Amino acid sequence: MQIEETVISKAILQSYYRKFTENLETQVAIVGGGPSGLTAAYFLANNQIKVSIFERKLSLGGGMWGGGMMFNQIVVQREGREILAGFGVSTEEFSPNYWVADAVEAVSTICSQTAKAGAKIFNLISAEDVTIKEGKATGLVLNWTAVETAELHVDPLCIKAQFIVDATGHPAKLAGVIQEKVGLKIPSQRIVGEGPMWAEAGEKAVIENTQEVYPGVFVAGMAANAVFGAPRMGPIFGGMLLSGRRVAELIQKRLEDNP
Ligand code: 48F
Repeated sequence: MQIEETVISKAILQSYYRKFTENLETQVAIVGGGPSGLTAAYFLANNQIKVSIFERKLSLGGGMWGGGMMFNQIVVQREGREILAGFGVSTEEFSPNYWVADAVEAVSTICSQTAKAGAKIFNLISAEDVTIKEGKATGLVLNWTAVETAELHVDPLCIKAQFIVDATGHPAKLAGVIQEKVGLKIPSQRIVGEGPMWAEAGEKAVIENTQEVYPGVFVAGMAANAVFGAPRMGPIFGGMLLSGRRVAELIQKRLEDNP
């Protein structure tokens, strides 16, 4: 059987073009493929909601791969463990309410389940901005991360989304852009910035902070704590998974109320 290089190229180009074109308009666009963004996409896709993730790096998983200080084990509490179990990630009880999982198994399994649930994943693409029309965010402004890294003067492309999730972790990138350009619609009007490490308080706060910060834009995961000035929590990941599930529930409700 002959293998022709140009057929391989054509297969890649045409299938990618189709995938991107089919997702130029989506229900939910998630920026950041760390644990919170992936979990949000998984729950949305499982409920037949059209969802895409845009991740700036080559690999998804964000801060999960390296566990704590490169010891690649992660810790979750009971509620987080239930979500990991739902993905099919094995966990081991370390002591009451502390469960450990292999970070590599956790990331790879969550990625696989999220893709299989139907979420469309675009890596190597950065969201640099949002489109805003009449006081509501309507989509994302995207470019190749390589363009951004090389500081090339190349204009972006845009996609349209009913809802956007800023799951960019500590930098809260999209919330920052919105703050600069039009202001956030939250009581402080500004990103407060994450507080010092306090695992218990950070894990609790991240669920409450998972909310809409501008019409059409939600924050989830560490971005939510950064926006509202809540503590960081380090290598306990239950809060990230719970925040991802929470943002999926909030958006699903909004889509049902206003299809
Ligand atoms: O940082 P990250 O893992 O965020 P998270 O889901 O989880 C936080 C934890 O990893 C940990 C913690 C608590 O356990 O403190 O840090 O909140 O994943 C964020 C992802 O967003 C990508 C980034 O590469 C990472 O994979 N990202 C950041 N900015 C952009 C982006 C951008 N502008 N466009 C696309 N992706």
